[in-house]
Amino acid sequence: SLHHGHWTTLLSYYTGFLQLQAASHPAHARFRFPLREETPSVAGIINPGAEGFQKLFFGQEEIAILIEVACAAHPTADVFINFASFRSAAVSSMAALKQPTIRVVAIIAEGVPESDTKQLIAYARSNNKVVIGPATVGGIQAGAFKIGDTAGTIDNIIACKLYRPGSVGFVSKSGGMSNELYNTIARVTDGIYEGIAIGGDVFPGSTLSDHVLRFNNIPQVKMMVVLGELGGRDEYSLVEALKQGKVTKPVVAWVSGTCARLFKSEVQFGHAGAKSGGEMESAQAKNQALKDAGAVVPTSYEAFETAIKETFQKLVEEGKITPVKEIKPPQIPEDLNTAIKSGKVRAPTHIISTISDDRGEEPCYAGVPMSSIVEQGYGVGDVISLLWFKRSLPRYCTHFIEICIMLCADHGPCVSGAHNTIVTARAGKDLVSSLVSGLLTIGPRFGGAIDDAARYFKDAYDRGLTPYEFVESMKKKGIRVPGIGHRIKRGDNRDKRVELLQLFARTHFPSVKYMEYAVQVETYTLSKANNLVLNVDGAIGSLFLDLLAGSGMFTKPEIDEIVEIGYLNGLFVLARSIGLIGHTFDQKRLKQPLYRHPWEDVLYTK
Ligand code: Q5B
Repeated sequence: SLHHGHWTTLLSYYTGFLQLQAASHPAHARFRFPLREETPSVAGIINPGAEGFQKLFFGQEEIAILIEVACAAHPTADVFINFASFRSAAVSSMAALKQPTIRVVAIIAEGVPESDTKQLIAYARSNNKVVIGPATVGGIQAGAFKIGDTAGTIDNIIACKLYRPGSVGFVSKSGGMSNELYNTIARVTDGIYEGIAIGGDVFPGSTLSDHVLRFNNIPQVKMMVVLGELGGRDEYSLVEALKQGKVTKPVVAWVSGTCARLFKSEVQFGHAGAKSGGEMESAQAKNQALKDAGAVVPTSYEAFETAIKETFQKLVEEGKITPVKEIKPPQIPEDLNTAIKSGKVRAPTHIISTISDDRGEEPCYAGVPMSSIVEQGYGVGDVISLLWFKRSLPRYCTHFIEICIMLCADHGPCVSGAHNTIVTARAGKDLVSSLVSGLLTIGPRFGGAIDDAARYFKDAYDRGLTPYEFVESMKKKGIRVPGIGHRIKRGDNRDKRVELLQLFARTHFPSVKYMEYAVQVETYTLSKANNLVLNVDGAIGSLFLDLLAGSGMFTKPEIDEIVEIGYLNGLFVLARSIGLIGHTFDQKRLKQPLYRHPWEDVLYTK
């Protein structure tokens, strides 16, 4: 029989239902804390298929092994709490029952086939073992041990005085109602000694009378509270036990479901076993039978509390109960997330984000929900305008962004970035490594001159420098004009991309003053050398200044900030990623071998 003491448990989570771990086994570990225990009561977790450790507030070892092995490793563990799903609970429960060290198996799953349950019960009875459940929320020995999610949160356990034993033995079919009764009993008595929810299945592993008879033999239990429910005949075995005088302590009982008579047809309540059958199975008949057998049965559920209170007080007056002395439970540290949710504490955030939010029903980019982005036909330029500039820009602006992306997506295999990507891919590296090796070449000389071009052109134009003054002042400082110059493009072989961008801007932008200034600079640099053309970086840098200044969507400080922070190289990085990924796939597709640069192409010199 179950007795008060230090129970040691093995928890089993068979196949897949891992969320139960998070929901359940911290509960076991946490329950020990208010009892001032130094070790958790959970000996191990049997979790086939899962490896590693689980973080808990009361650390314990996780073992992913067979039940036999776990039992052999923990011979003092005598209770097996089975969190397996209804599909696998029967097999693992039988395996546990067959272990000589296991005396109690609690099955949490609801929906275990009745034929399987009957076999488990038969085996348990013939081997003097106990099955609690299936479909049980568990049970609790106040101040000692807790099965499953019984009694809810640690706050509730404290509120219901379950951190120390009282004088009442309680048994219920319903788990939800057992939590309710823990509260009620705590209010009107000195508390629970032990509470069990036997589960709402038609064939529970242990019955109401099993537990009442057990309580009757526990000296610390002075009275019993029983909560049955309509359906089945379990309560009648208690009636028999009362009639036969096997129960010598007061029993306060109520069978819920009296409302079933108000329905015209048969009613099935939440539990498999809770359905109105014949008259004998009605709540009224069972309440009457219990009353006739000598139990204290109130006239309604509302009067249940008073009946419990009066029975307890009578026992106190008769000197049969000396109410237990209250002890102060230790302060339980509240989970931070719970405390924040309830508004009790506030904590500084470690990250601020202003561009997107995925907490609601659908993710939003700068406040625009995904569905609008799709339904309103947003393009990638619109998404960039939301995520980079935190606003919806006019269509000509987002179209311009898209043209930049398309025109800069690739410029052949010979440019620095593509070359690096190709060499990396041929060295057998993966996509991300190949892509990143190409991206890492983007910088002041290759593709990463857009921001500097915008900075210098803006500064020179805003200060009213002539192209001559600007270029010569840069020369004096020893700085190459960003956005000017190209390895293969010339005055007589202009970059088509630059021409296309300029054409688009001249057609759609309200003003192209920065671009015109860049063209004047180019006219001057071309007079110095034929390769000093306005390149694609210079074209995008100057035109983006026109977009920012001419769209009316940005304040002057915002424009200064965008130029200062340097958003615009991002356009090249984003665009060129498309081409670099393509080059990676191309090399893999062509099964190109490791690249080695030819000796003939290297000048070896002293
Ligand atoms: N000189 C781009 O140089 C390059 C001058 C200059 C004044 C200048 C050079 C440069 C600024 C950075 C820039 C973006 C390194 C380029 C891109 C994407 C790409 C790439 C692709 C794609 C080329 C010869 C003489 C020297 C220099 C003078 C050169 N640039 N003077 N301002 N900007 N530009 N980068 O041809 O008197 O002989 O000493 O740094 O805007 O990256 O397609 O490949 O899509 O992938 O190697 O388009 O212009 O010229 O270094 O031999 O110089 O010109 O001072 O004068 P080069 P160098 P001197 S677009």
